[in-house]
Amino acid sequence: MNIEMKKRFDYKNLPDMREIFGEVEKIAAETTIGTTLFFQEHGVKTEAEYKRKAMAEGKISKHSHMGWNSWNETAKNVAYIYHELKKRGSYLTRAGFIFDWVMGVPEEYRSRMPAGTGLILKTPEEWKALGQIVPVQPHLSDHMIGAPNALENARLGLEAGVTSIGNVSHYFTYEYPGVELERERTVSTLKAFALMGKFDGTIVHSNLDDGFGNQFHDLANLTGWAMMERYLVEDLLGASMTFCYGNLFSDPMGRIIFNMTMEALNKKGTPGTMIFGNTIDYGLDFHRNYGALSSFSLADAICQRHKPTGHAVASVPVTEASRIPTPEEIIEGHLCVDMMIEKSLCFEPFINWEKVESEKNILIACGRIFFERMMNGLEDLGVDITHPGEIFAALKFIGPEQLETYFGVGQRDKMAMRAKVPVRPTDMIKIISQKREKVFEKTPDISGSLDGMKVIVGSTDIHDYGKEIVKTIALKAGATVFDLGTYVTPEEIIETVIETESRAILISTYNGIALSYAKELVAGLEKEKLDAKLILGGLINENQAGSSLAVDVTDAVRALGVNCDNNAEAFVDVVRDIYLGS
Ligand code: B12
Repeated sequence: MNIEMKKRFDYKNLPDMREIFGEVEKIAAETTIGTTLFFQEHGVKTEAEYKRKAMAEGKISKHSHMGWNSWNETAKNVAYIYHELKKRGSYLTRAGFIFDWVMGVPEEYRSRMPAGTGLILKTPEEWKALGQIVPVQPHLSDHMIGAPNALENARLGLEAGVTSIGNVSHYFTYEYPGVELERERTVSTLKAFALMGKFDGTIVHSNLDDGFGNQFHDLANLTGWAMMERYLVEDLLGASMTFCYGNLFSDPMGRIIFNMTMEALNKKGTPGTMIFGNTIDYGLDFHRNYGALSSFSLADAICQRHKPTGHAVASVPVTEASRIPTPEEIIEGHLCVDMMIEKSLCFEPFINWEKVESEKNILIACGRIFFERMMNGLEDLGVDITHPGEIFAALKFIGPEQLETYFGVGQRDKMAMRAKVPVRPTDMIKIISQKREKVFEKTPDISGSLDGMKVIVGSTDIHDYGKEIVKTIALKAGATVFDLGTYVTPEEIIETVIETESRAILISTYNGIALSYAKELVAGLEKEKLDAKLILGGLINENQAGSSLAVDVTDAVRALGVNCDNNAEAFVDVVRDIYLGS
């Protein structure tokens, strides 16, 4: 096994856990969980206490994310949504506040990061106001725990009466450009979870789709990954956690099976936070989006009827893919979800729950294998598997692709993505496999056409499905492939070109930086006098000064001599031309 670790600090130098727990003890003694309007209205001390009562009464919670960038607008809109829903016979139980990324780093580092446009809380009073707008319970996740400012965020959140805070998964994937505090981030995150563990009824939240989860191809491995996060947060740090998922779960029955699987691993019976809406089916046709909203919320409600786990059903406005929603659009979504919650009662008794159970058992059995293999692998690499900080860091340095490739379950197959056929592919992998098969159908004769030719593949950001498709096509065509993974920098590519003498660079990009990235890479190749060509695919767009949405930059990228036909069926010929000349 040739595991490569992208080390960002020496995890063997982390403080002893006794020292960390000792410090947390002191902080906990000075921390008090605040009281929100929601707690007052329901006569509870934590959201978990409310959820347990609601579950016993068969009441399903409802969730919305709120993403306005000024406090005044946020407070005004939350109050309006609450009152308007009440007037129309509906309700909102909880709200997730979307913060600016600078909230993820300590105050003194904030000026080093490009100014964001999200909500920023500056004083303990502003934090406390979160739960004092109306009786809607606040939930914190983006840029909270898992970020470098984890401990401070957790403390302020608890003091404000927020008792569900995340996000375990963000430790692995959210980055803060210009602020390299990886060791501090790890220590702060450990302390924040340990602090949560000191208060009964607090819930550590992890949205799997926001972390490594979105990069696994197999739901069985995702299950094993959830076991790993739970081992870290519950067994080693003493907190109570639950999982959230949903953005990438399109199949309604798949959502139910996965929720039942996560619940089977919930040894402490901690109530769930919420299930996110399926946004992969959301596009620009709002009428179709109502279908997506109805199908996922109906499934989530049926699941809560059958086995209440406390997870709130989320409403995602149908305009999600095009703009920040208006309060009216949020309200409309909730009214639609209400109808689904009502009708879920009719469906629940007729679902084949035995089949759901057997699918759940497959995920658990295979997930356990992935978990055990990861633990053994970490031990082989010299990681202390009783120190949560060492494990957090080592897993991050290894990355999801290597974890799945080396430790994942599934039958081996050289031509499969990650060289294994998933036991239960994720919905995105099902979609991608169909796209890939279409390409193969249209290019029946590619086998051997790139024999002896070397190509580099990678993606500029987290989106790596395009890269995976391109990689398997290149492999089928016989190329030698150097896969640099995600978040690949132009410098890494140039180093690899020098090292491997590859002449074709296949990069997938989706994060609105296509032109700047291509310019930097092309300039670097010229500077080093390297005879290699860039082929760029994905979303060739970029934010331009004065526009809020990224605009297409294909022509400008093409003018740099880059191929951006963005065509998975045709790039093999382009690579041949690079090597053999047209
Ligand atoms: C899946 C997805 C995610 C997943 C990614 C998981 C993963 N492991 O890849 C997750 C949930 C993590 C994600 C996160 C984000 N995402 Co996203 N995501 C998508 C989604 C739904 C699908 C993209 C995809 O992978 N498609 C599958 C590919 C295989 O299909 P394709 O794009 O058609 O590719 C074909 C061709 O383009 C070509 N091709 C692709 N690459 C290459 C390369 C070469 C060399 C060649 C020749 C051809 C080629 O071949 C393919 C096959 O035909 C899109 C929306 C959409 N419906 O497209 C948004 C989208 C790409 N995401 C977007 C955004 C903004 C984000 C976030 C920043 C959102 C947020 N605020 O949280 C975060 C990123 C956070 C971070 N940490 O960086 C935006 C991008 C906006 C833009 N640039 O204009 C989109 C368009 C959504 C939207 N409408 O706003 N996302």
